[in-house]
Amino acid sequence: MSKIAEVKAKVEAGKTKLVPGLVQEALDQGNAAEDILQAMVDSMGVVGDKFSTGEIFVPEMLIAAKAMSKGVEVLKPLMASDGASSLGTCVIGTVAGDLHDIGKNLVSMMIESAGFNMVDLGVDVPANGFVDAIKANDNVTLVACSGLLTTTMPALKEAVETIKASGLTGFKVIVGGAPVTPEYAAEIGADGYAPDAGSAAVKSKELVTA
Ligand code: B1M
Repeated sequence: MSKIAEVKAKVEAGKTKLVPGLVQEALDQGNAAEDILQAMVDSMGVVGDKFSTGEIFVPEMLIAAKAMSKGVEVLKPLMASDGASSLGTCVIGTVAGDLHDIGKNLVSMMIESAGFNMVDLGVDVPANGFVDAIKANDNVTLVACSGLLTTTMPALKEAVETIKASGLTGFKVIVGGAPVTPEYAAEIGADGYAPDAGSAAVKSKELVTA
């Protein structure tokens, strides 16, 4: 089994203690950080499918997510900022009622590498939490809202509407997450949408420099 395949298998199995070492070994063997990350993202797809079919339950899903997060920690220094934080501050969070943060953390990492200072509000962020953070931080040029459940799509809508109705200006709002479509993003009044972390970075830069 290749080292990357081993990383993928151990993330799926939730081997939190083993994954960071395996990720490091995969890097040491010359594998690209992006390929190792993709393998771990693929693991989450497998875990989600197993959850859907009743093969595993929430605790197993949670432990697999923890294993992935530990692996991402090893990769982060290799994928993070080029040091040029000239695009202002980005406030990011997962919307109310939603506890998924792996995707949001990857998006945060990539937006940071595009040149933003990040203010990460974490998960389960109420609509007003975004507004408070815009007020509390200097030079907020971007607000990024993540939603991973079909049941939290209304919370995403509420977040965008609350931010837009706050009267605050000088920033753009980008949304994303597995159930979100470009059509839904436009419908709820977001300025931008991206399907994944890499394109979120590209779109964020585009939004604030346009
Ligand atoms: Co949950 N979960 N989960 N879960 N979970 C999903 C999302 C699900 C698809 C699994 C399934 O049924 N197949 C399903 C949602 C179904 C739906 O809504 N249609 C689901 C469910 C049902 C639930 C619970 C309701 C289960 C329950 O309790 N019965 C529950 C809800 C809890 C809550 O949030 N209130 C729940 C709980 C959990 C855990 C806590 C156990 C854990 C999360 C731990 C954590 O995040 N720290 C968990 C996990 C791990 C998953 C899966 C397996 C993996 C999610 C993940 O990290 N994916 C997931 C199945 C799956 O994704 N296939 C599943 C990898 C990640 C890199 O992808 O998050 O999509 P993703 O992020 C991508 C893009 O979406 C995009 O870029 C990211 C990187 O490329 N993106 C953005 C994300 N945010 C963006 C923002 C942007 C732009 C792009 O701009 C701002």
